[in-house]
Amino acid sequence: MSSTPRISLTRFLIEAQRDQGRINGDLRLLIEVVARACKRISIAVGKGALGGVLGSAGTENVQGETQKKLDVLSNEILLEANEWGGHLAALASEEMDDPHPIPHRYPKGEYLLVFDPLDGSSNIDVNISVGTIFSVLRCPDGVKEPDENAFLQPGTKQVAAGYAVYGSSTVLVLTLGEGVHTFTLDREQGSFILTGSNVTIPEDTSEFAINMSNMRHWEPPMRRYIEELLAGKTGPRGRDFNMRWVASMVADVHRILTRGGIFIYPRDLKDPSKPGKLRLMYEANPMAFIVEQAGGAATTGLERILDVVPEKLHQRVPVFLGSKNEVERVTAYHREARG
Ligand code: P6P
Repeated sequence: MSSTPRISLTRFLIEAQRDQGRINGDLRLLIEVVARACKRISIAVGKGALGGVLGSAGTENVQGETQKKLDVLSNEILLEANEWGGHLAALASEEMDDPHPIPHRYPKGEYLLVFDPLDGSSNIDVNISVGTIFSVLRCPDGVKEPDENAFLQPGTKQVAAGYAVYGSSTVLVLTLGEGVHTFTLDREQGSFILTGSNVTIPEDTSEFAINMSNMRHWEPPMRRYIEELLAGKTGPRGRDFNMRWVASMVADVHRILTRGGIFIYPRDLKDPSKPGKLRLMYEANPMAFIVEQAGGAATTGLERILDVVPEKLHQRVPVFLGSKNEVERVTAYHREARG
């Protein structure tokens, strides 16, 4: 029998509410309900071809991307889990054009939940890790029927953020604004168990994550930074680097949270109208909050991601996040190039 007590997510949240007063009952319920939804999603993802939910749903989301059946199912699981509890004023999702109001038959609460129900879903059919990303904001005072504008708050306004990564194990990563904590799903007991407290990202790294196939479309400071990494010992960095790219943000970020690294999805000239591929509200902001809380850094290449004032619910931003010293270096290259 292990000497260290097994602390469940429920106990962690009750103690955060009771001891430090860091959260209230509604936020505790919100996190527990989202975690329970992630357990249901983990079960559906884990069934794979046996669950009859692989492949395309035959529909497109607001991004113009083909929705996988599991994208739609995961979104429905999160909506259904969160509608009745009285903790939310509204929800918003990558999979829905507009915010989802709380049905009038249920009470409303003070929080807004915005999420990517199943990030990396292009990897589902090939059995590579995917995940759920979520961000929690407060509904602005006096707003009774929150619309898109209620969500357009900078990332610094987040009260909580997290993700679940559905990999060899299912891990829930959570920040309430005072450090980053990880919980591993005990499938037999059906509980998330605390397996990492105040997780930190090493300030230096030798591992970078980027989709190299876009290299010819990058702006000069991006090319400079990556060419220096590729030059390794023979170049200005004087040491060799390694590369990883899962094409599932949650999996790449989880690796960086676990052992360091830098994750980059830059603006590229493939489609100059797009400032980047990743979405601010439910990918960049929650991940930036988590990474900063773990001692890392997260920028758009020019400014702190958490300071970006959103203009649209589904807007995209360039993303540079992970080990602090690498993010600061590549950001300095971009600022220098901007003049
Ligand atoms: P690419 C998944 O579709 C996603 O939004 C992120 O999870 C991931 O990091 C990125 O896109 C992968 O993009 O261009 O390499 O397929």
